[in-house]
Amino acid sequence: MTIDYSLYLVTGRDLLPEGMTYHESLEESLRGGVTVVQIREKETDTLEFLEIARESKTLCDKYKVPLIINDRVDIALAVQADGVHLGQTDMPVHVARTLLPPNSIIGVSCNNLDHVRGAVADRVDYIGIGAVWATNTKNLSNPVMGVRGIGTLLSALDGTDVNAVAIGGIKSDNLLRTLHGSVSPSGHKLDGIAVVSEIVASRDPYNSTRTLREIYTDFSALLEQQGIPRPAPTYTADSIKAGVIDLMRVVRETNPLIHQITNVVVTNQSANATLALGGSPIMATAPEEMEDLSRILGALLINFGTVTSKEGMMLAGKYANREKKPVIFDPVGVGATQFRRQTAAQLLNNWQASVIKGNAAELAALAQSEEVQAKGVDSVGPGFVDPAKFVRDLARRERCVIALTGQTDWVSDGMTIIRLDNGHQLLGKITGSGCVVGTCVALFCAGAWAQASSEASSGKLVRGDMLLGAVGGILALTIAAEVAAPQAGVRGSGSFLPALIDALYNLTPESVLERARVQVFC
Ligand code: 3NM
Ligand code: MG
Repeated sequence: MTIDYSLYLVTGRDLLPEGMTYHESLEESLRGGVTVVQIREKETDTLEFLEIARESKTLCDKYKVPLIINDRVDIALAVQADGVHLGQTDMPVHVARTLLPPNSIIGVSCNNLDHVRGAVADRVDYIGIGAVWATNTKNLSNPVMGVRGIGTLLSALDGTDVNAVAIGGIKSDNLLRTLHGSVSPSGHKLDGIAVVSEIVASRDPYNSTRTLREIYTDFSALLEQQGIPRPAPTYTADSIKAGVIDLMRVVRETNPLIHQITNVVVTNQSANATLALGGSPIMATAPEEMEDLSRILGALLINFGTVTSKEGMMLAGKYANREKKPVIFDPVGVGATQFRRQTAAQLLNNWQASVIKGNAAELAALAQSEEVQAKGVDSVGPGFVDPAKFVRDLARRERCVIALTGQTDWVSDGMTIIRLDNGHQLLGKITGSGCVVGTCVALFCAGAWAQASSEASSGKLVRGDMLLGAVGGILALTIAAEVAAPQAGVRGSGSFLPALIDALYNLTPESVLERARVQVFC
């Protein structure tokens, strides 16, 4: 029997909202599109369990959805369920198999690599891996493993036909990240996700189910289109510099369209910087034009220094993802207000950023770290104790390139860590220099996109080398600042700004090679 594991409902009667019957909730979730149902009753007497299982069987049959019984092989036999789900302390798989009819589905809960290897040796049909996120639904005996942990366990399924679902704390607002993150380095992905409370505790289980389905379907389409990330190439400081110079050339030759949804403070500066480096700016914000733009843009920059069109930001990223175009996210001042924190979470749950760029306070807020404090949109204090580890870990968590800007800049894709030490103190005296870094990053990422053949990048979520793009953008602006500041006409921050645009316009490969201070850590 083949099962569609994509949206696996595990029941939990104690979580039903007041006034909602078990029957009603289950039927609504079946109508909404759950693809398999497991009856999980931990404290129920046999007679009551049997009645619940019978009722569930009738409903599942009506919707042609397979029914699995947790733990109790006898109940599964009594109601002719499609299979059983066994915990690590339940009946051993080989015993259950001798009792159940042939072709019964057997699934096992796995919390670590030994469990997975055991399940593979037992030739189970599927495993449930958890807990991916924290949950109140079950008392966990193992630590929460996060998406990276899921990915690690999935590696052990390579070459087998054992299916896998993730479980634990999966909600509509973390599902996209759960799916994107739960991929092994070898490219093994989940066959589905299992949820209890997101559906069972819902007052509207039909729509809760629909929402999960939609996110799952959107992601699967994206994954099919964009493939699965593969290990990154190895870099040296010299290869980075050579790569950046090459991207500079590509940008000037291809004149990419940089779509920027940015804030009112820096719009003009960002557009001028784009032109100076050889790109074409378009500063469009209307939701209605996002789909058309996604086809022609070279990169998308979303900067929410002033959140003017959330709807536009949502759609722009979604369409850019669909086109495999770079999405650069600059969550300006994200820690400053609850509204910004929520908006950032919503955006990141909606689309996958290729590069997230921010100062220490902004990235700390994104990572929910208390290490760095903010004053408005600026960060205060000495910064992270270990910025290299911070950017690497955040890159792993967000599965994209993280660029931490400041006096020293740190960039990581989760594997390689790059330290950059260019810049000039006058950059801190003009408004929006951080935002213009975002623009430059978008330009170089557009260059990387243009340079990569679609064939060579079929394994990536976005076409092109986004790590190099991020480094290139930062180097362009910080080196231009070094060139501009000592110019004769520069008397302060006011005259520095036009000199900076001039320096971007006149930036040469030689000055980049000569000045770039790049260190690579792996
Ligand atoms: N098993 P919710 S976590 C039943 O880690 C179960 O093996 C888990 O419920 C495991 O979707 C879990 O409400 C509870 O977080 C999942
Ligand atoms: Mg059990």
